[in-house]
Amino acid sequence: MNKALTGVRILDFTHVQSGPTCTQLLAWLGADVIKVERPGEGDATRGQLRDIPGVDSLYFTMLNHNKRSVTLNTKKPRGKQVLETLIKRCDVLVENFAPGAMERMGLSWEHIHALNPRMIVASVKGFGPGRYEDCKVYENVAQCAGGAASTTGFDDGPPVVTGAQIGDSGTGLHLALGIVAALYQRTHSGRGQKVLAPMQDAVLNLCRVKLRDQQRLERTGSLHEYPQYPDGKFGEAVPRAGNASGGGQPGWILRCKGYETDPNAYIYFITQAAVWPSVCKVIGEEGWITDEAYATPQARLLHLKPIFARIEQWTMTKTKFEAMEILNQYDIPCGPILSMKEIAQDPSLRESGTVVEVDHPTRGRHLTVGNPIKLSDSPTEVQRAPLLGEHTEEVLMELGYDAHDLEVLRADGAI
Ligand code: CAO
Repeated sequence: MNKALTGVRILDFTHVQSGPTCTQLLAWLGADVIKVERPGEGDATRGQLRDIPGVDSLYFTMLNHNKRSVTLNTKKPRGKQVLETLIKRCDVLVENFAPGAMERMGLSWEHIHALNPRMIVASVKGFGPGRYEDCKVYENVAQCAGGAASTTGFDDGPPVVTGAQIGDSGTGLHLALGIVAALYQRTHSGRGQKVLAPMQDAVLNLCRVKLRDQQRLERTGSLHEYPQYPDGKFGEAVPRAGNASGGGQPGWILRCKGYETDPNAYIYFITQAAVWPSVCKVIGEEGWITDEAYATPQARLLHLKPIFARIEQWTMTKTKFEAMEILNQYDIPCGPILSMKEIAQDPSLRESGTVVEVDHPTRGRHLTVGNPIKLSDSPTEVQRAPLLGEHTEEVLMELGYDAHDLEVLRADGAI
């Protein structure tokens, strides 16, 4: 069956996490993704955080599904020649090297564009043009520079980074969208273009609501849905909001039955205005439905702490799943705090193909996260990540190289 991106060939010159997540998505959407790696070592993540000696790590195998791996030393003239042949035959080159690395390899935009005017050259960098443009960047640097860390955590503690890889995988997603848009534009213009997704910018985009709050704070001097209101003080910048909801419906994380021994026996509880009477009924505070101190969302903002403390008295009598069951009957928005162990076993996520088991020749069966984007006419089949150089011969033969050429390239250390 044809997939959404069938016929699109991607030269995947990415490593670590941000670039690989982008090309993995494109592969899941049906593109032929050819990952170019250094002979002998490959993507550094193959050897990082290993749980089985000598076997490609889960870090690598979970970020490089559905790709083909070609080894190529692009700093050798013969290796560079092969790369240039690939450039002529591919639609998109994706890279996330440190700033300047592509140019040092002799692969400027002008050079690539001259070789293949239809090629889209897509890059992740830590920062866009400006004072930090030459910096190398990893996930948490982007979270800190993009506004996530200063707005995450509790008021009385230091900035905190989040477990969600918004700097790497978040930027990979942004880049993938840019690539698909550039491919669409090319169908009209016939030309390739540069696509850049800086990690700082992608994180800021995901922290958009906090820049919203910065401006609200500057105008009004306080943020009524933040835990600092009404007793605490606000400074000049958006403070850390603990577990407060980022939207207009107040929410908080509340303890459930078993929290003393289970670090994830918690539920996220949202006091959505539309279901306030139901919330009051469930917790046995029917009086709050008409009491003017609680009856309107505006009035409740003055009492969020005691309100959540009272709701917590109720949630502590239920497990998070029991509470979910009851609250859902009343359409009260809430969510259990799920551990990774619980998610790995979740039958619905397995059913939908978002949690998938795959086989691997040296690792054996392992769990992975499949494509979270579901297309009805382009279903995803998750395939294992390639071994280093597994497809070098296959791809070079497709490019027109013969057995003798391969021998020469091998003897030269170019593949
Ligand atoms: N053949 C020959 N050389 C190759 C090669 C190949 N197939 N593939 C890569 N190289 C070379 C590059 O040309 C570069 O050489 P020079 O330093 O001589 O120019 C070198 O390998 C290393 O590239 P790098 O500087 O990108 O790698 P690093 O490990 O030092 O830095 C990282 C890693 C991620 C900090 C950096 O790549 C970066 O800042 N990337 C942009 C931002 C980004 O994507 N960060 C997210 C990473 S995931 O957390």
